[in-house]
Amino acid sequence: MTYTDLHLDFQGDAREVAVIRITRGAKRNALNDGLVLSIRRLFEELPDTVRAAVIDGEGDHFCAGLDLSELSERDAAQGVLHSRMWHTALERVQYGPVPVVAALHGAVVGGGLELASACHIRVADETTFYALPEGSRGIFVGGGGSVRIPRLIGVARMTDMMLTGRVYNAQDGERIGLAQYLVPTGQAFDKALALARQIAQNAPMTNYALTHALPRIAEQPADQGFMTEALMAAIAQSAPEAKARVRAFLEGRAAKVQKA
Ligand code: 1HE
Repeated sequence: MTYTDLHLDFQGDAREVAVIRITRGAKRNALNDGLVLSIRRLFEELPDTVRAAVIDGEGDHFCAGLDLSELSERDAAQGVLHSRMWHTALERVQYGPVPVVAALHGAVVGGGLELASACHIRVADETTFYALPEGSRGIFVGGGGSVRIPRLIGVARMTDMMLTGRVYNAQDGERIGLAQYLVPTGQAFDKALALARQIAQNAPMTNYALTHALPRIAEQPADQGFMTEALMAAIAQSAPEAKARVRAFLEGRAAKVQKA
C-alpha cells in the first residue's frame, strides 16, 4: 500500500496501531489535492488488524494547511467541490474505523488545524502553535473547520483567530482545548503512540461508541441523546468481551482506577 506524501507503518505485536506520517516536509506538509485524497484512501484501506492510529508530520511542522499554490486557478463551482473533497477525506478520519491520535509540533495552521480537529485526541509539544491564517489570506476555512473547531474552543475564539490572525502557543492551545495533552519538545509522537497503544487495548465496541456515537449524541437534543445513549450502552455491554472484562474486575484480575 503506497500513498502520495504519506508513510504508513504498523506498531504492536498484532500490528494494531497504524502510524501515519505526512512526508511533505519540504513544503511544511501543506495539503495539496493529492495528499488530501491519499488521506482519504489510507483511512478507507486500513487493515482489519488496526485498532488505533497516530498521525504526525515530518520536519519542524505538523502541517501548514492548504497548499496555497493550488488555489489560484479555481472558480466558485470548483471551490465548492474542492471543499467537499476535504470534507469527505476528513470525515474518513473522524468517522473511520479507529480512534486517531494526532501528534502535533510546530505549525498547526489552517487546514492543518482542520485535520488535527478531525482526530480524536491531540497531543502537542512545546513548539506547537495554532492559527487560522485564512482570514488574512482573504479566504475561509473549507476543510470542516467551521464545524469542528468551534466544538473544541467555541465560536468566539475561532472568530477572534480568523478576524485578528491571533496565534495560540502550545500552553494556551492546551488551556483552551485545542489539545488535550501538552508534553515537552520532541515528545508528542511518543506520547501519542503510548496513548494509541492503550486505546488499542479497549473493547472495539467501546472505541466505536466513542468515535461514532458520542459526537452524534452530543449534537442531539437531550431527550434523543439519552435514548441513543441507552441503545449504545446496551449494545456495548452485551458484547462477550464486555462481560469478560467486568468479570475480570469483580474477580480481582483487572486493574483498579488509580488516583491521578
Ligand atoms: C507552502 C505552504 C502552504 C509553506 N502552501 N506552500 N496556510 C498558511 O497560510 C501558512 C503558510 N505557511 C507559513 O506560514 C510558513 O510556511 C510556516 C509557518 C508553516 C513554516 O515557516 P518556515 O519558515 O519553516 O517555512 P517556509 O520557508 O515559509 O516554507 C517552506 C516551503 O514550504 C516554501 O516553499 P519553497 O519552494 O520556497 O521552499 C513555502 O512556499 C512552502 N509552503 N506553507 C504552499 N500552505 C481546506 S481550506 C484550508 C485553508 C487553509 O489552510 S489557508 C492557510 C494556509
